[in-house]
Amino acid sequence: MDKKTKKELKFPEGFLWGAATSAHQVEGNNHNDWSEWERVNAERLAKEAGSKWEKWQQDKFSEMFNSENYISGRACDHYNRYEEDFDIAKELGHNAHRFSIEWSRIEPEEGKFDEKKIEHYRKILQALRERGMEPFVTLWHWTNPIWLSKMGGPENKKFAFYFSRYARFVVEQLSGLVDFWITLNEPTSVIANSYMSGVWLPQKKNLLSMLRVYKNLARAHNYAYGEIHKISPKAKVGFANILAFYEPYNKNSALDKIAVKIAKYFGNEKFLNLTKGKHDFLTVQYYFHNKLKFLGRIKNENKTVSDLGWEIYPEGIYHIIKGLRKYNLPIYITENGLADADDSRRAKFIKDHLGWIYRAIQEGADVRGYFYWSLLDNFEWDKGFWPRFGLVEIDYETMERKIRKSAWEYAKICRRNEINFIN
Ligand code: IFM
Repeated sequence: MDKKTKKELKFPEGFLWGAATSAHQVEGNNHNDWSEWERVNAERLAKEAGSKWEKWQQDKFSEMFNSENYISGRACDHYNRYEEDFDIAKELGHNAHRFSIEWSRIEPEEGKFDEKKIEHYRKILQALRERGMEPFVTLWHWTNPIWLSKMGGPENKKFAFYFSRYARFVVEQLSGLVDFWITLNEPTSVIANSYMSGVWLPQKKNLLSMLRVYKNLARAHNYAYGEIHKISPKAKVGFANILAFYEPYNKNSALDKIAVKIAKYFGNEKFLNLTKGKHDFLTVQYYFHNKLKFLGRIKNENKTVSDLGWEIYPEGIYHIIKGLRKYNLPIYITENGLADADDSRRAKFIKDHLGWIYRAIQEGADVRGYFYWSLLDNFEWDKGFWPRFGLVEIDYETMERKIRKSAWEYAKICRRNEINFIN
């Protein structure tokens, strides 16, 4: 029999371990610009599934042909079941949790703030604190109140004003319970999907709109950063940044290298530059490794992929973290995860990514926490419910929660604050 060697990689003391969710994807019964868009587009999305996904995906996830898949509806009913869900997270050894507040609940009409709804989020925060979990609170995870979307959402010049006014109200009410605020989730995902490729609402493909939204979202972050600090000087404020690891397809091609420079600038750096000096910490949300050929075509090897066909490339997170060292700020991995319905790749995925994160820490990176995406299976935007990202499986008929095997593997890491590799 082979002699096996065991390698233990210990993480820094006080490291935060948890998982993330977002309001629209788990709460259920939201009424916002996304829920409206779902209503209008569900049939179309179901019809298009046949041309969008590979045969193996269509065979495995026939739900994609059903229009109901594209309606968030009651989602995971987390709005009512958050205590049960936090009990699970606690049992899994999590000492931190990231979630978002739904703007459309707090400010359903322009300038009218709903104190009762704030009360709900206060209870959520108390529930986390009682279970010993540090909350990371996101203020905007893509959804807008209807009144704001009628005015153009983030394309409206006054978006930053409206957002910072809402942020001020929330922070005034909840600051005693929160140390970490995340203003915006992945601004560049919205810019790319809503205003460049035009697949998400408001389905525009318009360079001017894109640039306008860049500017308005950056301004929104900057204003809110100031407002939060006025109320809560010691709070830590950042935004959640999706960062892809770009490489030239051909390392000797000058054109491929230019493609990488452009993608890196617009995808990873521009928003950080526009919000310079207004981060107390940096974040990494890592999902994509993109080998680029000139004119932006992606040519990955795709040796292993998730159910969504996204390449699994753990090493990329190491390069991304190393690239952030110049900013000299603490880093939190606020999302990293995969759609894996049969749970055959998740445990390895987590371990492998953590292995690379550990290496970056050994080389001096100040990474202080890791949030797996996601605690629960949830509503994956224009793809609906079929992609299963959760540590916890949801039966959408009964709302029963089932902890996946990989969640227990991750729990061992969280509890021991270390990864064990057996070679
Ligand atoms: O589900 C999303 C989340 O809302 C933002 N980050 C990426 C996840 C997976 O696509």
